[in-house]
Amino acid sequence: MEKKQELRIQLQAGDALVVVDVQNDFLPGGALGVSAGDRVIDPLNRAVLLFHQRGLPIFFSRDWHPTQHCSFKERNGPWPEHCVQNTPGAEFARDIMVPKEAIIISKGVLHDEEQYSTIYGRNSEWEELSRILDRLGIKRIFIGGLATDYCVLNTVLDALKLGFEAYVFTDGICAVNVNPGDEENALKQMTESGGHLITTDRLA
Ligand code: VGL
Ligand code: ZN
Repeated sequence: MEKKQELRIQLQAGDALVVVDVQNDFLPGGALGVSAGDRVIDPLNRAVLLFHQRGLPIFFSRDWHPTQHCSFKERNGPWPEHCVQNTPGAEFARDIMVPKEAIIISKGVLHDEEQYSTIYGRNSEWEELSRILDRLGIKRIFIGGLATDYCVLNTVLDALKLGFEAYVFTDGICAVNVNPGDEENALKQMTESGGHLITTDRLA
């Protein structure tokens, strides 16, 4: 047995936190509720606090769809209507801490384009996250949120493709599991692509 949990990860300049889609519609009771999705909130709040205390960049992504988005069933997409811009379901979960310095990244905002990856989401100035990360000299990205098998997975894979190191909080993610095994599969894809699975209690 590796004693992984005992190894502390020292946060440093060049680190950034990306909290993926912790929005009402992805929580239990939401339009696309991930069962037990609320378990990510406490661990992610701890991570947010640490990054905030160290003055490191924190990004909050949000699924931010127009009405009649191409991913909705009404347009033969796979999902029920969810995270429609400016509706309560699209708001960040009440209990997640969103510091005022955090940068909000919106994705899936175009009518005809699905976007699972936060990396190609955009800030309020329409600048892509990938460019913001480069501009800020980010090397390591720490990722948690919803859902493991969609937006978290795609964010991690794209970050790795672009040459970032990616650390995924296993206690800060939760899967939709449309098919049994999706979660396991997603974790496998992340590690096989070079991502690191860690728990938030290893952050120092
Ligand atoms: C997501 C399904 C549809 C996600 C977004 O954030 O993982 N999943 N839209
Ligand atoms: Zn969506």
